[in-house]
Amino acid sequence: MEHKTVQQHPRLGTEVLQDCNLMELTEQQVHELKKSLWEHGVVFIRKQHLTASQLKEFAKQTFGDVTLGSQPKPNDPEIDLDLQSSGVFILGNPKGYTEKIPDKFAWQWHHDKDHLPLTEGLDMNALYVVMLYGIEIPEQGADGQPHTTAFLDMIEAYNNLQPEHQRQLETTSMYHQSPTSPKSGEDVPMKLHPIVSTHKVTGQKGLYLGSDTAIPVGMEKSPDSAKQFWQELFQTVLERTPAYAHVWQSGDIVFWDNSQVMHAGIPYNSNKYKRVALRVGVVDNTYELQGESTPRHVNVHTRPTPNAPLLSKKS
Ligand SMILES: O=C(O)CCC(=O)C(=O)O
Ligand SMILES: [Fe+2]
Repeated sequence: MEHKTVQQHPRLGTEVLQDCNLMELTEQQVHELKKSLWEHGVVFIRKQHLTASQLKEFAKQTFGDVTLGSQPKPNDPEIDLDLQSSGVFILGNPKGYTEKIPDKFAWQWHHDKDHLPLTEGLDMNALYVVMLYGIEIPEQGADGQPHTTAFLDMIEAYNNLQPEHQRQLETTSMYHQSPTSPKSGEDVPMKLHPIVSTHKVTGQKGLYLGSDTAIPVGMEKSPDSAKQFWQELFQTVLERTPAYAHVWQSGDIVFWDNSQVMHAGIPYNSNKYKRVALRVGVVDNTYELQGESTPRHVNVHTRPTPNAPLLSKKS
């Protein structure tokens, strides 16, 4: 889908904590970081030097540890130990140039949703923060432009819709699938979530679209209509809402507020360039929610595998 991309955006992509070391932030600086994150949706800090374990420790201490529980894996002897820690995902081609195309799953627009459909009681509109730490950056993307990750402001996307369209979407919910493929014969966990969601801290309305495997209520048995609904809505969003492209510098850590920001990775030539980036996703369970002491309950539904549309693996 064609769309406009900008490198300066009125809300997304603000640099924070200039000349700070993430490992040595004061309470006040952590508070500022979070405040900027909720306000700006995407913020970044530059010139960091961290190991994977340090990044994870920072994530835990700052936000909580709701989604860090992935199974420990044995270390890969071909990858620098400093890049490895359970719960920290390595993006790119850390073993060097390769014919294999890395991270294709991330090229489509999506909200990350690791664990969320599976975690009982956890709303997909939770204060889910993703940190992406760029260690080695390809000189350019496949398009010959600087290497970027693209972001869409879903508050702006909501505001750019016609009032009538907004009202119509306010009464619609979609089922979202876990990004993890079920084993054969297993039910596909689905989570029902309103398309228009209200931010837990700022109270702003935004669109929550998940990814193109989402199914509007009433279209459970017609995957083609569901796909068409999603594509048309997303096309309208892209036509009206410019994407912010974060141009990577080595040492950047980009944080995004996954509840009201969508993102897409940009392909690069892994035969010619190396990319190493570390990614940690975590729900902020330390932030004081205004007027809400417990997470809102969102139903978990399951459907048998045979009816499920093809799962595209997105996180
Ligand atoms: O590769 C990127 O820039 C984005 C990665 C991504 O979407 C993810 O890991 O969830
Ligand atoms: Fe992602």
